[in-house]
Amino acid sequence: KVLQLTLAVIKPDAVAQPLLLEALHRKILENNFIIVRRKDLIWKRSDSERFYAEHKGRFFYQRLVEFMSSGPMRAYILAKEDAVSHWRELMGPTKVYRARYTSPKTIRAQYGLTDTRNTTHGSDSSESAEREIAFFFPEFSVQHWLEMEEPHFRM
Ligand code: DAT
Ligand code: MG
Repeated sequence: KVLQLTLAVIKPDAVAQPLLLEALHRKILENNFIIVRRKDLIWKRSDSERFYAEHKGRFFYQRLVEFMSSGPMRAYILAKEDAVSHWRELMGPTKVYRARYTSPKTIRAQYGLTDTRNTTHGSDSSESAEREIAFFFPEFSVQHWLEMEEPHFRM
């Protein structure tokens, strides 16, 4: 089995609720993701703007960058077979009300506050996972992980 990496982030609205933070951490473990790295951090507004540059000009951009730099976040590098799509499935759709309607058991449906304050982030492809992991964990080398750590998790 080939392990895939993804970036998962618990956003400031969820980190602000200690029991929710705990529940989301448990959900990661219960779904058999390997926690490769984990980091608590706070973004400056400029970090937020850089990370979401693709959304510049959209009506929600200001509130998005404001929100993402409003308080602590927790970022994880997760590994699993099909980690990218599995984490996205657990999160549910971007928009909270759509999530509640179409997939009520997902994280965003259950805990999201609004379309912007939607509890979690997950990479949407292995290419964006690579870019986003480098953004959050600049000291992390995928190559080094593949050589030195990944073999220990082979079944
Ligand atoms: P996702 O986080 O599901 O990958 P995205 O990449 O399209 O969604 O957008 C990034 C974030 O921007 C999203 O998590 C919340 C915010 N956002 C996206 N679309 C929005 C909308 N229509 N209204 C408010 N916020 C939105
Ligand atoms: Mg996205």
